[in-house]
Amino acid sequence: FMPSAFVSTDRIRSLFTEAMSQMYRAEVPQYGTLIELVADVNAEVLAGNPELRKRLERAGELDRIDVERHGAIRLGTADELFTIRRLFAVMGMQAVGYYDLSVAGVPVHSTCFRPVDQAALNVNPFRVFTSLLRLELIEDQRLRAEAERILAKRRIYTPRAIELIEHHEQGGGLTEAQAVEFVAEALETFRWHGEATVSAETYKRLHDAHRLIADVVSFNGPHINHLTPRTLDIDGVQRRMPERGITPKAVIEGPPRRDCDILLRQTSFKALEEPIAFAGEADKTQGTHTARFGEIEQRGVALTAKGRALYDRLLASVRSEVQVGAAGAKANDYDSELTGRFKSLPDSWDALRCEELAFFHYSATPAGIAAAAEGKLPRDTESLIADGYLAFDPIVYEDFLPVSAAGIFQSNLGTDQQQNYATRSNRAAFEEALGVAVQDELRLYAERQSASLDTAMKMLGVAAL
Ligand code: OOG
Ligand code: NI
Repeated sequence: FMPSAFVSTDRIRSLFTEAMSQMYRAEVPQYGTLIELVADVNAEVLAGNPELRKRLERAGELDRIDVERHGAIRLGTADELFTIRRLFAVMGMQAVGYYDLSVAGVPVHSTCFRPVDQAALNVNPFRVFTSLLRLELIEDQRLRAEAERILAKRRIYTPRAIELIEHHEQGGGLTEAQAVEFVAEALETFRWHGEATVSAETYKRLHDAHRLIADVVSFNGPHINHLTPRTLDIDGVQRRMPERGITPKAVIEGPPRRDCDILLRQTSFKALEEPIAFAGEADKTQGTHTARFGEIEQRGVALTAKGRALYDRLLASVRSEVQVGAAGAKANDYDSELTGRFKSLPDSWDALRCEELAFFHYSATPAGIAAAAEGKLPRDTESLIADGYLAFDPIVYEDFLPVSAAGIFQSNLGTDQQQNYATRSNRAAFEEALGVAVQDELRLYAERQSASLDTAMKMLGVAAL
């Protein structure tokens, strides 16, 4: 037993991200086309904006631009969720945040598995939006019981993957050879299955209850349903998708385009109709299933509770004013209404910071350190900033947005299926299945901000206030 022989969880996550990307490109060729478009647009943006290029280079982000930032899966049982937590832990990913999507007519609740500390996020921020089906929302008792029986029979993890997870838990890590084996085994869970485990007739009944229920219950695993690279110009990619034969969803989810990006903007292409074979019949009947798509994202600064409340209020006011139709009607009205209403959310880093709307990383500047040595520094943060001794940079939002996620779900399930479940969210049940409480994302950002301020103030020799 030699701890030093263990590879880092960051390395395992990077191996996994790369393997997943290759698998998904092979499975969904249109996703490969999207990746090419994103790479072209990113290159154009960088060529036209040397300043941005330098900033990304300084941050060590330039060669990782086109690497995937997130993916998503939908699980069927509490046990599956419990084990996925242990699987993601091998890759240094923890459950952050609780998202209730039942309010938007999607019968799931979700969390985000992601790296938590700054160093790990810098190496590879890959995260997985992980949903658990809420079978209690199926009204038909018999159908619910049948879905439960079907799900209880499947095993979505390979025996070897489980062994390696236990190995990691007991020994504290994996060697390089074990890591490579683990990634190959883990990948099996996320693979597409062209063969349904149910008959065409059962599939139809599940599908009629909700398309998402058919997607989760009918297969032998929670196929990865999309991957999402980062773009430097989401409006550009959205506009140009049709040039490459890709149909984008009607509107970009999240905040409008601004000088100072906030939170998360995302858009996707419509899910593909793919051939599947049903089980049960003598000669396997053929059908199609619609689940898999591609998405892009652009991230901005994390908002404080106060900033987030303002964001939620503005977004709700836009959505109650303009409802985008199933075929994209009123998409332009929506975009201009969004831009207009968001004018009341300040669009400068300084205002966002002064009004405590967003989180920032503080650092001592070289001038500040030089002045500190001569002992002539002001004592309060605002003066230190005004004099150029203390710098602040936006902390990137690493999580998801429930309204946006619902929009992505709905676009890929067909907007005809808007139904609202008369139910309360059930965070306690989710956490019980998960086996731990999810972490509070606002607390994580607040801790990073205050730790950075403490360090900067120490360097300047000024006690943090
Ligand atoms: C997940 C949809 C949510 C996002 O980026 O908000 C999502 C799903 O369709 O399973 O991925
Ligand atoms: Ni997504």
